[in-house]
Amino acid sequence: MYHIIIRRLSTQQHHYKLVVIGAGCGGLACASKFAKKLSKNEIAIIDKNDTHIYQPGWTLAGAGLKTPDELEKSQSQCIPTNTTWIQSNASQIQPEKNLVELDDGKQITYDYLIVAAGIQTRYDKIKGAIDALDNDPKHVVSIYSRKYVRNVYNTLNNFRGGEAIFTFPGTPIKCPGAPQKIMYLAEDLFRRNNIRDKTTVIYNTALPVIFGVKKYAAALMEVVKARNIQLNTRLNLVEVRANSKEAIFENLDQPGTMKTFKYDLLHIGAPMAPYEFLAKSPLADANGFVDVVKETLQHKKFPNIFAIGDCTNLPTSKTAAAIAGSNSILVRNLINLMDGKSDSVPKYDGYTSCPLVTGFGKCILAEFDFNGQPLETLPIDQGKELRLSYILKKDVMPSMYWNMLIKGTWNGPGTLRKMFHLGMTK
Ligand code: UQ1
Repeated sequence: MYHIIIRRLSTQQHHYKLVVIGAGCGGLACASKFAKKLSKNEIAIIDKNDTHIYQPGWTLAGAGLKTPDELEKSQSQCIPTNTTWIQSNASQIQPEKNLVELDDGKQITYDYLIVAAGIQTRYDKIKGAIDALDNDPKHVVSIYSRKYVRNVYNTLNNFRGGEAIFTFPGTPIKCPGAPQKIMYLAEDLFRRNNIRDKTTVIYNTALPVIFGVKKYAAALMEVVKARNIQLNTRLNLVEVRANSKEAIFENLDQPGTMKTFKYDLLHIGAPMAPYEFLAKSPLADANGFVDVVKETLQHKKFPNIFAIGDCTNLPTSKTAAAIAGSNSILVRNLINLMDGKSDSVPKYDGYTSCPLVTGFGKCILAEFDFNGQPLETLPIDQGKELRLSYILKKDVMPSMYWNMLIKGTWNGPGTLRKMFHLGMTK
């Protein structure tokens, strides 16, 4: 008898005007803006994690420039107080019923939904990768996880030479610059540790080019040449054999053809995939990403649903900077819809940024739009390795993230860019 009552209570339906799935960067940036407009019982945020991680810092942690601990805060400090935090994971979305089901069976209904669920890392897509990361941490590392990032700096710093291979996977990933940033930092560390002449540094990427934007690709090719790095394109890591220290890559231009590399150090760029509950939902496109209108972030089929960040099919790089450039556009469009207004809202231009740290004290600050056209903030050529860009990345952006972006008060550098560039043309 009692268990029936308890089950009834625990599956009791709850309704909110606005539900946000995900309390990462995108979810909090949007929820914080709405928390000023709606009351606590009108807005709910669904997220099980009790820790919020500043993931853009993981590359720096891998190089010993930050500690993993300083990149983390308790989620209770981050979630806006004027919202209801539902500490569960979403397990299903039924958009026709305006309903989200949670992993504990509870059902939540909404008038409006923001999906900001992020993307999941899938080391299991590479045969032997998890085994190697877990059992051979002196030779196989990866910055793309809370667990594995803690081991990266020690391993890089204790490396005594040999074949050092860095990989970029055959799936869309968050921060597509990171697999090569950690390589440049490692290469710099090897020089400092006087083992560079005993080391071959290799970048094996599944992509056809080092970087998708011509201007920065050209700059990075110069770096690769100057630093004597071997670049191999269209190679996708499919298997790690920890026992024989072999990495097996598929040649994507000749599917089924494998190439084996011996390694002494292997940094794995993690394959990623959309979360299953989204991929199998009516919100997904053919690849499992939430299908949004790229200028407005509104869902293509369900007008009361919006999405932001890594879970979307926005054709731009998945970064915190992309969230900075798009969160106010999402929020203004959604407020128009809620209030039945048609105030003009700028279209999202795809702004994203990738601070390509190329060594200790050096960084190429790539910023670009949907068309791969540079959209640089600073009134100087950002295609160059600059100390200023490095300081912005290492010392300025973390506090902008914690104090402004997730608090809903950072809408990207568009205004700064216009100011600087107006100044230049005068
Ligand atoms: C940015 O706003 C941001 O979020 C705070 C990042 O993520 C950490 C970035 O990497 C970048 C480049 C920006 C853009 C900001 C400026 C000042 C160019």
